[in-house]
Amino acid sequence: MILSPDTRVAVVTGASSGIGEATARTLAKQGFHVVLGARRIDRLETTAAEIGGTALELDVTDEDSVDAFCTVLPRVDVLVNNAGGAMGLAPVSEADLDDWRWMWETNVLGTLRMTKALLPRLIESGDGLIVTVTSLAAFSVYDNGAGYTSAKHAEGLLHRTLRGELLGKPVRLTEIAPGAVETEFSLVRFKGDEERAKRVYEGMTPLVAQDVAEIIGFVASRPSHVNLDQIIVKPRDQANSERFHRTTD
Ligand code: NJP
Repeated sequence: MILSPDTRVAVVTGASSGIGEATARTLAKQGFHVVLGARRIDRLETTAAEIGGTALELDVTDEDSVDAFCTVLPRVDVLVNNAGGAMGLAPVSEADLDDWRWMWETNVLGTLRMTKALLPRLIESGDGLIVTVTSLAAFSVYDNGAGYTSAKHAEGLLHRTLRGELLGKPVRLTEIAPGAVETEFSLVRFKGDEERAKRVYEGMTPLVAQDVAEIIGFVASRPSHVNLDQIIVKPRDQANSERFHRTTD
């Protein structure tokens, strides 16, 4: 990857769909060279070609994949830790250990791996920014959601801890905690069950990926002394993780 020395580089994980893809497009419009990472490389390549970015295969649960991805980056100014999601919806008494492992590996350890690998270069940039996309689930609990809420709480705590540890270093930290956003999130959670995924957004107006991407774009375009610490964003139709206004109710 050969770039002019003054080109700022933004890395977006989970850029093959939803919030990550929309964020890649928004940051490219703001002048960043965007490096898009995810497992579905074909999708990344399509978007990268459209926005003049770079597509690189990345599995945040795999140490070797993270190493290979990070090694080729010439510099890093912005890291968007977005790869993640939920798998399943079950009470603790019926918890599927593999689903929990997936959520912890992807949301928590994935964010840890990427952040740890890229921190030196973010500091070196002289004006680094780490955006971590957590969730309302990082602030509350709901029935049948402990696998996801515990993973998002842990991801949030990892991110928030850095705010103190990096004090005095030129790196800003922003946590974005969205409510319901209509992406592939529910399709993944319900393991490809399209009908069930659709019902999550029925009778309400959810956020769309672009809504969140624009907020990340705003964060990334503030002057370097301004740190937006946490942003919680929900649809108007959502009060909390469990209460929605639905026309179908
Ligand atoms: O979901 P989706 P969102 N290594 O499924 C990638 C949080 N959030 O955009 O690898 C690398 O469209 C996957 O790519 P691929 C949520 O927890 C959402 O809504 O090709 N990448 C895809 O690009 C998550 O942290 C809602 O399958 C991996 C992306 O992650 C973030 O928002 C609410 C990966 C997921 O895109 C973006 O999710 C909320 C891996 N091992 C928080 N595994 C919501 N949508 O309602 C997955 O509170 N990815």
